[in-house]
Amino acid sequence: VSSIMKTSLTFSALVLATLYTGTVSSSCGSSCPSGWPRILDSCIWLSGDQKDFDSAQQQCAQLVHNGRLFEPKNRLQNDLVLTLLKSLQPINAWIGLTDRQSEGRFEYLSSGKEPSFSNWAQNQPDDWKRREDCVLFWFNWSNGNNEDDRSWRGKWNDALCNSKLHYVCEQPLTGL
Ligand code: MBG
Ligand code: CA
Ligand code: CA
Repeated sequence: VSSIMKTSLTFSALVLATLYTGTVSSSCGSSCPSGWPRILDSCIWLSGDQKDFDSAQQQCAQLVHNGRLFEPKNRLQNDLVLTLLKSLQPINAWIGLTDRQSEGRFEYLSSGKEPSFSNWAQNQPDDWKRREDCVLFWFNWSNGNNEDDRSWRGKWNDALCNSKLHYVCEQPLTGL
């Protein structure tokens, strides 16, 4: 067998192996990890456990390549993710927004940029006791007395970053 034949066979095997394992498409970043449903340009995951804000961000980063707390970038994406969360378990969960760098200026955790929209619950953010710098999708009041008013459900609230809550991770497929 000539060496050019060998080279050509090796090349064919490589192409076939690549096609077979799907390496080409996944390395283009167009698919989501299993259990991370795709919403627009992100793969989304709701934690089963509860962590403080910083530990939650670390966990998101550990779970998947480029993982981070979910950073809502517009209302449509925010609302689609909310719909998913409501279908899973409507529960308080951290997202990647904070004003701990500069009180009252909420920014994305990964970039420090300010969102171009907001979705605060009524009377939020209130930096309660001047101690609240981290943002959650708000579904439950701590005292459980929230049956009568549902308007704030799923909207943003600022809370103590040390609180242990569920958290929403995101693997962005584009824009990195
Ligand atoms: C709580 C919020 C808290 C703070 C407080 C003010 C009953 O909800 O979780 O963040 O805003 O209200 O009273
Ligand atoms: Ca604050
Ligand atoms: Ca608050």
